[in-house]
Amino acid sequence: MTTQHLRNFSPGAEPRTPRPLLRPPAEVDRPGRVPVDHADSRRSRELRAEITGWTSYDPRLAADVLSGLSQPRKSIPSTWLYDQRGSQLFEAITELPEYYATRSEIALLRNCAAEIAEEIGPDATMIEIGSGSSRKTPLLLGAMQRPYAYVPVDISGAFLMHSAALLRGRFPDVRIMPVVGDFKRPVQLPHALRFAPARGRRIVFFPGSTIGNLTPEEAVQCLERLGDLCGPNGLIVLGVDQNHNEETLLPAYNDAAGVTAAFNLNLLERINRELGGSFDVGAFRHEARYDSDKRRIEMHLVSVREQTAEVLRRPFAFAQGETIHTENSYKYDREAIESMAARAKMRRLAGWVEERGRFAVHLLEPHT
Ligand code: AVJ
Repeated sequence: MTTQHLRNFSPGAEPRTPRPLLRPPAEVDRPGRVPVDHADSRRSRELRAEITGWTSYDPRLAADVLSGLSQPRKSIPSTWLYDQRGSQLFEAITELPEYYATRSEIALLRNCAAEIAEEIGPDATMIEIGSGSSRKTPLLLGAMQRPYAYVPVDISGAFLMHSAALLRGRFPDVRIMPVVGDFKRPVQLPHALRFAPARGRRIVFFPGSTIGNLTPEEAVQCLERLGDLCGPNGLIVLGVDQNHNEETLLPAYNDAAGVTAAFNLNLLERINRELGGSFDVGAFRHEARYDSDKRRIEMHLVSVREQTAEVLRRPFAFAQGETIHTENSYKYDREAIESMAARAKMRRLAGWVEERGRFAVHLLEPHT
């Protein structure tokens, strides 16, 4: 931990979690270390302020980072890649020549939006999971008949509010109700919708192959939760990358301009900023691998030399070549989606595939 760090600390624009919501795993909270969760002790408040420049930080981030770095194989959930800077870098990724997924999905949605809107029917409420910049939203919303409300859900609050404001200008008759949330946890709908009488159908739009960040087991649970969210008459519009070709997959996650590398390395910068970390970001490099058995891309941060980094004053040792696993991106084909849907008590109503066969949009309906 260098004092340089403390001086350079800048708060950034992310909304802070006002108080601890979750207890960290007990092993994280060892005596003599900086407590993660005891907001009440004056000494720990002072320590936190000294390390991070803040009297509080997101305890879920702290718990995930401390426990992830304590494993024999270090990993940090990919959720934490998306602070405001990370969300901006991801937007830049979607513009890269190598990253085909966003372009393919947009082209596909242009072609099938009218058919999907037909299936949805009038007065529907659309909930979008991982809405980010909401760039794909107008394709569906614009094709729908009298959409009643739009609920974008995203982990990056600042990003979400910005996109919502833009959409309000474009769709003045639609109630736009952003919710800050993580798709790995249950999503709470705004009160105005939760207890309102049902209008048209409730649609969950889950584009971008974000479901690919989950393991197959987690993906089933996630679909089940989304099924509950939209109810028995609901519909899920799921966008999935189904490309299994390494020659196009690997460059998509390791672009020539280094944007994906910057996106991955920003996680260490975030830990330095928000948890008083001492990572030497220049001593790590980005790596993307394809596991053809699991059919997933893995992103790692590789330690280029033996080194130690501190987070909340706890030291973590890295051997040369040791990695932090930061993201999985599973590529689910139609069969995988069908079996996943069946396990989540849903049925696949229809689907569309982009011309090169890389990207698909599926319509899933909860069983009644
Ligand atoms: C938005 C999570 C689906 O896995 O393709 C892009 C994230 N990571 N490049 C993906 C990502 C590296 C992206 N998802």
